[in-house]
Amino acid sequence: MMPDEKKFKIVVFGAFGAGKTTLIKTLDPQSSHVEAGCLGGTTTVALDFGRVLGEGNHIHIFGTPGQERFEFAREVIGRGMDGAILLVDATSPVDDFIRHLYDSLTSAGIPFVLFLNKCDCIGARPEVVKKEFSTANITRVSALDRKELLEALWAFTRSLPPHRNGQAHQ
Ligand SMILES: Nc1nc2c(ncn2[C@@H]2O[C@H](COP(=O)(O)OP(=O)(O)O)[C@@H](O)[C@H]2O)c(=O)[nH]1
Ligand SMILES: [Mg+2]
Repeated sequence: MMPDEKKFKIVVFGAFGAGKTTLIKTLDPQSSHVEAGCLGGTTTVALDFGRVLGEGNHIHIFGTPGQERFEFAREVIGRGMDGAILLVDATSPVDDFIRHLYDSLTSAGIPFVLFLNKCDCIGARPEVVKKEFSTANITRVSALDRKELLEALWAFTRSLPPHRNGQAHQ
């Protein structure tokens, strides 16, 4: 890492199927995707980690599990984050879980951007989601479109104070 490079920890939140793994894979084709099976159950908890370099920034990007009951895992992964991406599938209606994630980030004072995903899909209704979160910083994306994602990511990180070891949000 170059001495004048800025470092950021960014965590992606969103429901199961919103496109978190796809987004991290598109941003970093070498990203890691780990799935852990739950004892005695059929569910898997997925974790993603990738790195993105550019514009003098060094971004560490983490995905969180999208199932409601993994609140604790989200809390642990989110520790020390500089900013967050709330990824919302624009082809599905907004539900209570998405509202919960939105409210949690807002009340914790975490700077975040709402990415409206799957805008390349027929049936995407970004304007409907936008109405629900009229106060948020919102960008339309497709997790399959690297150029679009990078532009949105740089725009967001430009608005963030850089990460300082040991002094980030807890
Ligand atoms: N067309 C389209 N499909 C997407 C997009 N983002 C994710 N998907 C698809 O949606 C499904 C769920 O995505 P995934 O990344 O696994 O969601 P996660 O559960 O949030 O990690 C996969 O089949 C992806 O290929 C997108 O922007 N456009
Ligand atoms: Mg996933």
